[in-house]
This record gives sequence, C-alpha cells and structure tokens, in this order.
Amino acid sequence: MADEKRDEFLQGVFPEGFAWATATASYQIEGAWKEDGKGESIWDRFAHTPGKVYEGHNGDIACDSYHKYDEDIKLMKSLGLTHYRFSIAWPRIFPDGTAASLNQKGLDFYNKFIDALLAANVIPMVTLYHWDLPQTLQDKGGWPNPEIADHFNDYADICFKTFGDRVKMWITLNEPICSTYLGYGIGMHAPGIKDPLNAMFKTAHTLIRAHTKAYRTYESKYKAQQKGVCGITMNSDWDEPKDPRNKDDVEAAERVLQYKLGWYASPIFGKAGDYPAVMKKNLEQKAGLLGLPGSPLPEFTEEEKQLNKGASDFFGLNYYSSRLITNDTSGDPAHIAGLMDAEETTDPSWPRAKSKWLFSVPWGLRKLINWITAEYGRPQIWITENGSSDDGELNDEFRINYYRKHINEVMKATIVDGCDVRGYTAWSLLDNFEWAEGYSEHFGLHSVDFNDPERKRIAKKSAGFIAEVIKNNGFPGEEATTHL
Ligand code: GBH
Repeated sequence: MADEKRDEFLQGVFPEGFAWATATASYQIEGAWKEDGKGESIWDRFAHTPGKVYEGHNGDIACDSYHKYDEDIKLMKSLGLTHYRFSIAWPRIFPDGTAASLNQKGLDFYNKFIDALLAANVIPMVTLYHWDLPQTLQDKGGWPNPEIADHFNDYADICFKTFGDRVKMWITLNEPICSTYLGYGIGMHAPGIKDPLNAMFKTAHTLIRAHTKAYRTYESKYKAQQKGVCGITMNSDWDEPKDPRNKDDVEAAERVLQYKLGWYASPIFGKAGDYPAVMKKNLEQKAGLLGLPGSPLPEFTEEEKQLNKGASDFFGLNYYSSRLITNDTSGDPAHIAGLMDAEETTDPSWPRAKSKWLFSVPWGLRKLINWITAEYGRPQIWITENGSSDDGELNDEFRINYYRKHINEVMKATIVDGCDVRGYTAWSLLDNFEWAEGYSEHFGLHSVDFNDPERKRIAKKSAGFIAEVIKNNGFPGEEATTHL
C-alpha cells in the first residue's frame, strides 16, 4: 500500500567513509569450470543434469571472468567503487574438497586477482562459500554430514593464510538459508535434494558449525596479525503482517522472520548462541503432528553455543523483496509454510521485476535494518547484496528506480534511524548465471553478450546512475537525475 510519508524521498548523504561495492559469485561469473586443476562442484553437476536449469544453461563459461577479470576491474573503476565483493571457488583451492588436494594453481589465480584489485585501489570483500561445494564432498553426504564443517574450516584456514595479508574483510557463507532450503529442502538448487524434514535441518546445523569454526580460526590464528574482520551474510525478505491490527498476523510475521533470518542469525548474533526460541517451540509441536520421534532441529552442545555467540564482526545482509504474512495453521506441516503456520502473499501495488519472487518494496529494507538493529543489539550492518532483474535492456529504468529508492531507504535507516550501516553493495556488477534461471534473468549494471565468445561487456544506464550516487555519497540537494 502506498504511504506518502513513509515513501518520501530523503535528500542527504551517507556518513563519510561509507563503502560502495558491487557483488558477484564464482560460479555465476568465472567459467573455466575445469581449468587449472579445478574440481567439479555441485553446481557443475547440477547444471549438467538435464532438466535442472532453464534451457540447459550452465556456468561452464559464464562471463569468462576467470580470463577477463581485468575488464571487470575496469568496470569497477568506472563505477567508482571502493569495494568489490566476490567469492572464491572452493573446488579451485581443494579440488576434492579436502586439504590433501591443495591446488597451487587455484591459489595463484586468486592471488593475481586480489593483487590486480588492490593495484586498482579497490578493496576486496571475499566470500568463502557462495554455493559451489566440491562434488566429492557431496558424494560424502554433503552439508547434512557434520564432517563437512571441518573440511570448510580447513579451506577457510588456507584462504586466510594465503590471502589474508591483503584481504581484510571475509564473509564465510552467503545466504545459508538458500543452501539449506533450496538445496536440501525443495531441491531447486544444487545438489537438488528434497528432504525438508531431515537433510534440510541437518544442513543448516552443519553450515552454522562451519561458519563458527572458520570464524574462530580467523580469530585465534590470524586476526591479531592481519587485522581484518570476518562475518557472515544472510538474506531475508521483510515480513510485514498482512493485517497489522491482528495480533495473530503480527506474531506470524515475527515467527516467519525468525525462521528465515533468525535460524542463522540467532545462534551467532543472539544472546543464547542457539536457534530462535519460537522456532524450537514450534518444531517440537510439529514433530508430534508429523509422527517424528522428536524435533527435526538438531541441538548445539553447550560448548558450541558459547562458540556461536558473537562469532561475527559484522552482519552481512542481502535484501531483495518483502512479503505480507497471514497467520495460517491449516498448512501441511511437511512443507515449510505449514511448519511456520503462515501464508505469504504480496501487495498488488508492489512493482514486480523479471524474477517472479522479486517485488520492489524499498521501505521493507529500512524496516528490516531496524528489526536487526533492535533484535541483535545494534550490530554493524553491511548491505552485501541488493538489486533487481529484467530482460537485459540497456535502458534499464526499472533498475535505476529500484536502486534509487532502496539506497535512499538505507540512507534513512542510517542517518535518520541511527542504525550502524557501513556499506552498500549492488547485485550485480554484470549480468551472469542466475542459478536455476540460467541466463534468462539479468541483474547486472553491465550487460554481457553471452553469444559472443569475447563476452563483451556494455554499461547499462543504471551503471551511470550508480556511479553518480557513489560520487555524491548519496543524494545531496537537487538531484541531477531528471528521469524519475
Ligand atoms: C541472491 O539470492 C544470491 O546471493 C545471488 O547469487 C543471486 O544471483 C541473487 O540473489 C539474485 O537472485 O524461486 O520463489 O522459490 C537472493 C535470494 C532467495 C532469491 C530464493 C530467490 C527463490 C525464490 N533468493 N529465491 S522462489
């Protein structure tokens, strides 16, 4: 629903030193899927399996950034970015997932790339896991297998050791709920497993343990000397009660947030080092209905809880869209909506992007930032992704409008509400492999011609817009942009 006061545009600038970035991920841009000793990842396997990805698309070549990263860095420079967020492909470093398989050529590639970024005066923000698990580890059971946490820790350790003299900002996991729910719950993403009552909960548990181990490794072995920070990135919609006067809807919206975001955030940023209380209680009850012997939610040991607590130097947040939440206890508890006792809808007035799930709700981002600030005691927040999709047009007014409004809401959260937001990251630097949607949805500030062997990059209109926002550090005085 429109709300003029809420949606009013704010003139102003971000605090000095605010960081401006764009993000990408290894499998979505690199290509070179079996070059220089790289092992197969679950996304290589999944995309090569007929029927899994839109029209059989895959990331074998993608944007070919493995070979064209110099061009990518030129794009970053023309935007005026201070930071660039990218991910390291685990199977390039450990082709079989374990330390025994260390691949020097994989280290060489990221060494060269990091050096080139620094030479261009762009600060690297490095994600260790953006969904490309080595296939050999999937063959050992994948994330539901608790041992994967130790392999992840070994992989994180070698990355800290090798790159940490130059990389000062680490993100262990990108959007663990996607690995959990899409990967092992409904099977829409690699490895394509549909086991929402068992593997899904185990996956989340291993992911959190993996994060915590890696964070503690950084803290104990590298931090004092390297002087960097290490955190985690989670994504969430903002969940607004459909009827804000209805207590049940208000409670349902809170419950859904606790599932989508609190599942991972509560153990790490909460007071108890544990899953959200409402989720524990709810799943106890559902276990009975489902005829399970007990709650599907694994338990942390006391020691693990102590290690979870505070295991992040900042809160990385990816935000794209919002949902309206109605309390609904009639759903099938074997599905996530039924587990959460909630129905999710959208408002007809919310403009939709190309992706069917992506509705532009800028004020939802401000509310979410405020919710996190209140819930977890004002952590330092980095917006590590935000963006919108279309058919790839160069004159991308929808994207400009989306960015303009969302960045403005981040500014309100920062300078009006006093939340501690340190940086904003646009997804994405360039059009790339959009997971199960292949190359059919475009999120880039630059377009890439995927039919051209040279993978030519062209700036979209939004690239010019973002460059201007960055140059101004926000929206001072009269806006130069007239088209909105
Ligand atoms: C991010 O996920 C990813 O980090 C990034 O790699 C990706 O390219 C980008 O966003 C754009 O999608 O199909 O209705 O089941 C964003 C969060 C959560 C969005 C799951 C898509 C699937 C909804 N994603 N969601 S649906």
